[in-house]
Amino acid sequence: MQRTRFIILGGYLGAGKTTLALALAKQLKERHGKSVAVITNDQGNALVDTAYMKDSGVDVREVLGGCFCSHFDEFIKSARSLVNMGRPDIIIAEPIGTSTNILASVVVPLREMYPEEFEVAPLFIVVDSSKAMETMAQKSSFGLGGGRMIPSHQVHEAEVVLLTKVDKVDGDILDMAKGIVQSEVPEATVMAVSAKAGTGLSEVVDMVLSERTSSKAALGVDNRLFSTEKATMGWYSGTADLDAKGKVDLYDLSMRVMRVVGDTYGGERIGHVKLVLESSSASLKMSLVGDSAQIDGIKGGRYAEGRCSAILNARVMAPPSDIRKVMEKALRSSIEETGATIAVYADSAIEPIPENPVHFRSGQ
Ligand SMILES: Nc1nc2c(ncn2[C@@H]2O[C@H](COP(=O)(O)OP(=O)(O)OP(=O)(O)O)[C@@H](O)[C@H]2O)c(=O)[nH]1
Ligand SMILES: [Mg+2]
Repeated sequence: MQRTRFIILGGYLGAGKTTLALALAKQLKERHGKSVAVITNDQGNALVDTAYMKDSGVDVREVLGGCFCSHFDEFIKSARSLVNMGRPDIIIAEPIGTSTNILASVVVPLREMYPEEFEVAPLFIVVDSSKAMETMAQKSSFGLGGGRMIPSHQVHEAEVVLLTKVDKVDGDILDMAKGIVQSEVPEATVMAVSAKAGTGLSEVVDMVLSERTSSKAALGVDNRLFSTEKATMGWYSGTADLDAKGKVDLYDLSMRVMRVVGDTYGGERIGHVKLVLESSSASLKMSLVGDSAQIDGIKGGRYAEGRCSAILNARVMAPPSDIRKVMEKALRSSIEETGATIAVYADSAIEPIPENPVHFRSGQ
């Protein structure tokens, strides 16, 4: 039986993993006739990324409640279920943006344990090219003030680094980003891409379709090093069913939500806040990464009528109880301001707990 090729697409919160996964899936299908399925991963129980993939017609499974590494069996089950249902040529798996030791606890076990079923491509790590300096700056996790070790650790695990969002930066910045990454991870292949503008996408597709497989030894960094940093990034997941009472402007509604969140926390504390609004005739997705809000997709126009649903996900540097209050208020008050009423509201906020990888290959 033909093995399914696995692409693991890691990278920090908001780096552009989901957007790139979707762009790759489209190009692989349209230009190469390849079918692609996706596995999403997060802590919460209602994922914007999953809704967005489904909306775009991609076959998707999700692993909830923690990283692929601590739910490894479920991760494999999801992959097998995709294979059984749709026989995709390629599965793209997107780990949580704060995942660490992806090589040690996902990629290497996958390539060692299931060689008959899965072919594992080199580990791809997505880096926002406008944030390369910040990503590679290795601050100590022991100091207070939110120093970050995780983004740089992720890049050190990479076999292929995808510097994305190149449409946002000029040539000098991109050259600098390439230089920093290449000097820190000399053995990695560094590629520049824009999922939005399509620049460099064909080269990434070629790499996806190549026969290159993952071969890098696990770094196996002690996960305790990252626990303080992980614990500072609270999680929120909320869903609301609303009745538009006439028409509701989805763009206006999402801007209101993001404005409240942005004004409350400021860009420094915001990892990624994302919102999907859907009705039978229209849908919209908006993202706030740091202080930059962007419409990621709009279908059927900006106005919705009748019943709508909202999914709000957030990773913010704040205690979960605080995040929950702010997010609920942001979503509820914004909905009410548009004249719509809320029929059902459910949410949860979680403080990340240390991961417990099922498999862990220590560095050699
Ligand atoms: N300009 C530009 N924006 C992009 C590009 N790729 C992604 N973005 C935007 O960056 C934001 C985050 O993108 P996502 O793809 O959701 O990022 P992610 O890495 O999946 O985020 P998490 O799953 O939360 O970790 C969205 O607003 C995207 O539209 C790109 O190539 N160019
Ligand atoms: Mg994503």
